[in-house]
Amino acid sequence: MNELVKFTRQGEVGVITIDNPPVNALSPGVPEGIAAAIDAAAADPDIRAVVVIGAGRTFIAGADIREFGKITSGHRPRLTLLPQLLRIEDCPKPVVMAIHGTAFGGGLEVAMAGHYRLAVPSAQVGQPEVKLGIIPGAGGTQRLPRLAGVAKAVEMCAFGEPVKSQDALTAGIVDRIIEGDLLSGAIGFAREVAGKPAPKTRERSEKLTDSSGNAAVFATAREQARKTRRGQTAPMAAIDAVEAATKLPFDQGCEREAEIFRECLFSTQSKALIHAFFGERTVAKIPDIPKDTPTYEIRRAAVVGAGTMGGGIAMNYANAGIPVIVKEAAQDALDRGMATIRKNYENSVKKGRFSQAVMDQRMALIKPQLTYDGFEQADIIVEAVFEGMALKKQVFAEIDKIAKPDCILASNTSTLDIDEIASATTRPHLVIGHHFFSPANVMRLLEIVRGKATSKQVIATSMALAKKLNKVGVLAGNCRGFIGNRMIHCYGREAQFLVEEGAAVEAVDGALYDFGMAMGPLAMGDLAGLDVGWRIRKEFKHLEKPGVRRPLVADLLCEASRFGQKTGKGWYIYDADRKPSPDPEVAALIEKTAREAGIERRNITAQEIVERTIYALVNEGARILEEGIALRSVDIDMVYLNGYGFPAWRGGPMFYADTVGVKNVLARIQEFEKRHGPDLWAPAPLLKRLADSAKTFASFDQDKETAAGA
Ligand code: T1G
Repeated sequence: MNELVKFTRQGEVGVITIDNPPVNALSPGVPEGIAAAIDAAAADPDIRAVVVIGAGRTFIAGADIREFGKITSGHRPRLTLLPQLLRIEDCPKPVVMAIHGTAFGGGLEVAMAGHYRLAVPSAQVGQPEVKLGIIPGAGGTQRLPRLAGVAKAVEMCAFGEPVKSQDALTAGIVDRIIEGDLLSGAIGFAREVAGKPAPKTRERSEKLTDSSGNAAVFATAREQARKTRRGQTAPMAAIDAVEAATKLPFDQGCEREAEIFRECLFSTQSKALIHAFFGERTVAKIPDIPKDTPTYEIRRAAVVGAGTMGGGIAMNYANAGIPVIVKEAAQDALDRGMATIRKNYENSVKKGRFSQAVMDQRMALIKPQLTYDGFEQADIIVEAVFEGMALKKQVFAEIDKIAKPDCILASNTSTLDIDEIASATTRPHLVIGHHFFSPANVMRLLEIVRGKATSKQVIATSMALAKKLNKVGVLAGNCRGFIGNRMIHCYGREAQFLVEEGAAVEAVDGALYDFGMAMGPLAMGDLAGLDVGWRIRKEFKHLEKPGVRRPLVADLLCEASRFGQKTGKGWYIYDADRKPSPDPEVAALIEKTAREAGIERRNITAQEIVERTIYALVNEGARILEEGIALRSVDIDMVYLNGYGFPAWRGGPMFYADTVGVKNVLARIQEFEKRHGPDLWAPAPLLKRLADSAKTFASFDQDKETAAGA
């Protein structure tokens, strides 16, 4: 035992308590401590049974993910949990695993090495390793099918979703649900089984049979993984590992699992997904905002505007159990907004995401109205009106007069100057940008835009609120387009240039879809509405630098009222089910426009399409980083993974640049600069400095953290 694992006695029952906050990860010392405690219990003649339980808020939540980088960089030997788990399973006295919180990954694997598993009603079990680009590496793919059957094991290992304790009981993973105090219940259960033969999971093969049925299970799972985990390697690898359990004896099955685990652990995809896992948590840490900065309590909210964004924002508050007023200027707009909210909830109920009762509770928290009544009680008011500065300033002036003194005033603006908006109020220190991403009730990103006067308390409150709303909150400085939209402007510009230079619309979208983007840039424009960008271009026309090449076709499409899906025509033509098809009219318009503009047309490879668009993101991201608009490169990555459909298994644009090699990215950008001019492609100074010093964006973040810590 050690300070991480304690061994105590409750009469004839030995109790092993894992105490490694915050989530009882299997950090170095924990597996060893458990094994030593098991040995002690086995050797103690007064002990007739053992209970293993987690201190704090959860059972073991998995291996210590922070250790993986040390393994792949050779600073730590490979994961060696298997032998320790066998010592649990071979303990001559029954070992009862008592689960609360989340028994995930190695946590579930430890639990399955036990002879029995008990869980409180709120507990969850799972093998989420594929979300980190790996697979269970301590026998999970071999024991889980023995307890839960092949189909359940494949589903859990290949798709990584958690299973509630009642479902785990039904599946055979858990033996009993313990109401009331877990430890007492577990000790009582241990006394019941003391002295009886303890079932070893590895010897239970009754659920592994029916190889013909298994074949269908694996085929279906592989098909589903191809569809829903496009481009990812770990889900397929997990299916292979579970399949090995049905074909090989346990020990050989574990060897096969270990081989597959190792392949995955050393993959770029795994490094990218682990980057994403920690990145979601890193972005909540703001260097100049101490962790103990006081926050405002958000008990009541109000939203101005019930359009697509306002309605979605209101849903976020209702989903978090926060009552929210939604105000519109006219009854028909208000009714439309509420109808959309209702329809969204009805769809979720239909899909079984939650019950009708939950929907009714959430709807009851949303109060539609045409006046500002009740706004004076709100702790936060979110403005979500039309993207025009004049209207936003008018709304902020109005709510500033009504809101209580310490009410936060947040704008959902996607590009406009938050300081100018704040200037319309008497409380600039309480004004902040809360930029949600459409659909606001689905997309996890919340871009939190800091104004010059925004107080640290408001920022700290916003970061805490993001977590409460189940969003990934990323702090951005105040500039046109902040982080996400400033970069997407360059990405979209290059996509349109490529189309003018000879790439077919569907080829540009196809190349980026194959890269892993959820949707190609042109199809994305059709979805969002081409008129949105058109309006912004008109609003900022006075800022355009003369003589710099601009995309030509999107404006022509808008002038022809081809706004995208909502008008049935945009870059594509859409059928009644909004299924897109290339439109020969658009192809002809593009050719004509390019010819008239003297643009040379040529064959363009998918590789160039990806480089021109993704490196445009990287180059602008490097500028944003240098200007301090983004705190770290990982913040930019989290913006793109959670707001723009960038594939998490590529880590984000900046992480991707590191994997390609900053020097290689710079070389291609310098070629683009030669061909297309410095206005569009001058390399960002930071990018050049990193390339010249053989550094990476990751090292930039590390150096910044070290400097801040110094
Ligand atoms: N390793 C290291 N740190 C972890 C961790 C882990 N497994 N899980 C969480 N943390 C840190 C996290 O970074 C944060 O740190 C703090 O704990 C609180 O986390 C052998 C190989 C358990 C549901 O994938 O899903 O086992 O920011 O903010 O919202 O086959 O954490 O405070 O410094 O997320 O209450 C498999 C991952 C690993 C579980 C809790 N296990 N974790 O959520 O808190 S691979 C997982 C989670 C494995 C085996 C394989 C969640 C949670 P900081 P949090 P939360």
